[in-house]
Amino acid sequence: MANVSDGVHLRTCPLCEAMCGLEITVRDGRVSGIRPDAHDVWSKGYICPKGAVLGELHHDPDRLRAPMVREGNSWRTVSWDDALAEVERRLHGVIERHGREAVAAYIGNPTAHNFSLGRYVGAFIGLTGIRELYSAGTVDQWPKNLVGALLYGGMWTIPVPDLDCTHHLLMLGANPAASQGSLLAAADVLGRLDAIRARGGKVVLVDPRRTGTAEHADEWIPIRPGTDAALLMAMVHVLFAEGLVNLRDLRAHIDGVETVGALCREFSPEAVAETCAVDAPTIRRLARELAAAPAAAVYGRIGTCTQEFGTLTSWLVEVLNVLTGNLDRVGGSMFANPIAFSIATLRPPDQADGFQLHRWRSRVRGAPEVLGQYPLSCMAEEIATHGAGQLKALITIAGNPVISAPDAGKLDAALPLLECMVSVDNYLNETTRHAHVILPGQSALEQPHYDELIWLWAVRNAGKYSPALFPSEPGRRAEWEILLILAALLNGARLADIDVATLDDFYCTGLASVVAALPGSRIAGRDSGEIVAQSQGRGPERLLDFALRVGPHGDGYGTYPNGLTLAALQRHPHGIDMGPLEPRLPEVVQTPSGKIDLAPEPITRDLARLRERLARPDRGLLLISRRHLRSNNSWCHNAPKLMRGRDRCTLLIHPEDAARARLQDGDSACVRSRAGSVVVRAEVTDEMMPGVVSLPHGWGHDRAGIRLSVAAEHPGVNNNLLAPGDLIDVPSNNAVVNGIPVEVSPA
Ligand SMILES: Nc1nc2c(c(=O)[nH]1)N[C@H]1C(S)=C(S)[C@@H](COP(=O)(O)OP(=O)(O)OC[C@H]3O[C@@H](n4cnc5c(=O)[nH]c(N)nc54)[C@H](O)[C@@H]3O)O[C@H]1N2
Ligand SMILES: Nc1nc2c(c(=O)[nH]1)N[C@H]1C(S)=C(S)[C@@H](COP(=O)(O)OP(=O)(O)OC[C@H]3O[C@@H](n4cnc5c(=O)[nH]c(N)nc54)[C@H](O)[C@@H]3O)O[C@H]1N2
Ligand code: SF4
Ligand SMILES: [Mo]
Repeated sequence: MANVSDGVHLRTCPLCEAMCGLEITVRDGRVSGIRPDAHDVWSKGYICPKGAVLGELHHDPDRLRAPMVREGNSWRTVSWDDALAEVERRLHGVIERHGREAVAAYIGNPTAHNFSLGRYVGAFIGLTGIRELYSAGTVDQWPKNLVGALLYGGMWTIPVPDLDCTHHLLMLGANPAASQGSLLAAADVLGRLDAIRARGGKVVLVDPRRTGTAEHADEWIPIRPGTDAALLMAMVHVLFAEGLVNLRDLRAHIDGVETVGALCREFSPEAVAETCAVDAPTIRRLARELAAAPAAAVYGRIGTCTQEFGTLTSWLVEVLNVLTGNLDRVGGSMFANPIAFSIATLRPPDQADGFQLHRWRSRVRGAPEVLGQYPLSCMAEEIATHGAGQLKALITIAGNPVISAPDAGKLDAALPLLECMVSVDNYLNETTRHAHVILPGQSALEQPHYDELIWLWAVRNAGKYSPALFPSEPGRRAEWEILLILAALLNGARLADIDVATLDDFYCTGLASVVAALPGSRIAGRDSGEIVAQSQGRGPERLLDFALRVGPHGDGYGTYPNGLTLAALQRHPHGIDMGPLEPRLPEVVQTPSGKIDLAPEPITRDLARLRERLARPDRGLLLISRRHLRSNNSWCHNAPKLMRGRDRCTLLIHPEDAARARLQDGDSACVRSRAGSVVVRAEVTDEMMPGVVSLPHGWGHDRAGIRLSVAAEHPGVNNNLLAPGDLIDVPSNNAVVNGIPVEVSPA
């Protein structure tokens, strides 16, 4: 295959939401260099160190290229036919012995960044109707999904701060200096923060840690972990108390403003100051500055979601944007209008009349489902607890829950109990080492790329398509095919009878008929068979062609002759840009009333818990998580270039706390919670607020049996060994991995 693709190739980096355009040089069939694409309409020459290692990841000798089957502790590389036959044997065995309810799936983060998986994970869920569904979502943004569902009527209806036009940004629990933005797609977020300040605006950061992002803010406000909801509620209190509520054009679109006004009365700045460790005058000033800004946006991310009050905080971010008239306003918090339609904007078929919560409960702890999922921490106990309904089979799709799930030690111990574990994954790692069969996907450079979800929260309405750069080995299955096969097997089909093309046509036609039935659709009333027959390619390419053609600039399959198609987009290798965000209400609101429900009861009833929190005294240390620019959750530590430099997996601790714990910089520290303990090097720094310590997330490559030769040399520790599985944000089921009580002592 050498030389097939020699030359310079343009490509979008799939590793994070910044979606940077890259120029990849291939020589003798290998990546010889990666540079930013200065002409990319979206990223304009921005890149981070991770984008430059896509070649290392592609050529990584540890990356799996062929399916593997485990026998005891040894792995055998097998053909696709043999691997799928083994999946059929084990999966059907479990279904025969224990029923389909004994099968669960876990969906991990790269699914959202992968061309095939992103488009077909919905097919997998929809075609199987699988009830035992777990995902990285409940360790991440489930509060945002719940707030979107209840306020706006869509799980993925999540507004984004209009970075390029705002004059005031209040940012909580986000560190784009490391993450590059999350539920906020923009290349060079830090440059955009600098631009806000350069045009006379203000950036305020609320975070227990003085992060790299703080260097690009006017003001850093340290806050006690898990108390943002109290701070924001007190700001709402000030807006009402001082007559600063100004709904502007939103009034006609909102229900529940008076309810919020009544609910905030008890949460005065004085009532919350001690708990938040932010003084009352500062809280008043924050509220006044927000209200006074010509255009402002409040934005909260993972530190505000994966904490004790993830839902209340995420809700209050929206409430503040609404009450200051900044929702759906240029320079405020706006809804993107992606050029390609996303199925994520469709209301799930089982939630047609407004979102219903708590429709079923988990077997062991009785956790109610929220948006179709239990807390991820339930998975271990559902596998390990004997009795009817016990989980016996698990399919993991691009996920590493042994690192990313709370109570990680419990999950690591439970997975060997499964009678069938199948992992769709590119590595033999901490999780997949427990699988019976691993089905590897293609590398990022072996498949086309176009982000589906991410453009839903992009700061501009743009888009770009990357064709596959390297051909796959002959006979390789694409991940979308794997998902369709797994779905059919789960539905009881025999392998010999599965016809992927037919399943794909069925899925695509079904989607076309749903879109044809949407009011205002560009293909309203058209025949779905005719639409699918006119679409380009198959699999994810065909779905992308469809999404572009029914999107806001699409050709509507002939109705708008100069409109967008995949072929038209391909003529713009640096992408196309349809401009900045524009106000979109009321078209984005899908609640039964057609109005934004600002005070949904499933959220506001959680204020009782916040009230109790204010009465709870604070003592001891709290642990929070962090990210690093050169890590990507748990799975890029095998790229040598990203691992250069000093050890990143350290415990950050304030000098006063270090002195109290008798620790000096560089000492080995023992960090203990009620879930477990780890030993890690202490890094004494005043970038932490006193009382708070930080460990990075995504480490712990010290497990036996993994095949990650570079990562295993820098194992670090798994901070989820410390996260108790019963700590959850009650309304959303989201895990609490920030604000964990810990004790620190010399090791
Ligand atoms: N304590 C703590 N825990 C956390 C967090 C935290 O901040 N602190 N963050 C949480 C968040 S936000 C998230 S998103 C989760 C992440 O949780 P996960 O999604 O479970 O973990 P990742 O580390 O992203 O694992 C990705 C897996 O996908 C595989 N993979 C990578 N690319 C591909 C591909 O293209 N195809 C396939 N098939 N597989 C692929 C990798 O080998 C790896 O096994 O962790 C959560 N857990
Ligand atoms: N380089 C890199 N980029 C990534 C990832 C990665 O692992 N590495 N992961 C990707 C993923 S899956 C996600 S979800 C995003 C996440 O993107 P971000 O949300 O920007 O995540 P972090 O960089 O972890 O920043 C979270 C911040 O929250 C703070 N924090 C912790 N607890 C609290 C609290 O109680 N209140 C407040 N106000 N702040 C708190 C932490 O100190 C930290 O600075 O990043 C994505 N991008
Ligand atoms: S910021 Fe880095 S990881 Fe993210 S898309 Fe750009 S190059 Fe890739
Ligand atoms: Mo995430």
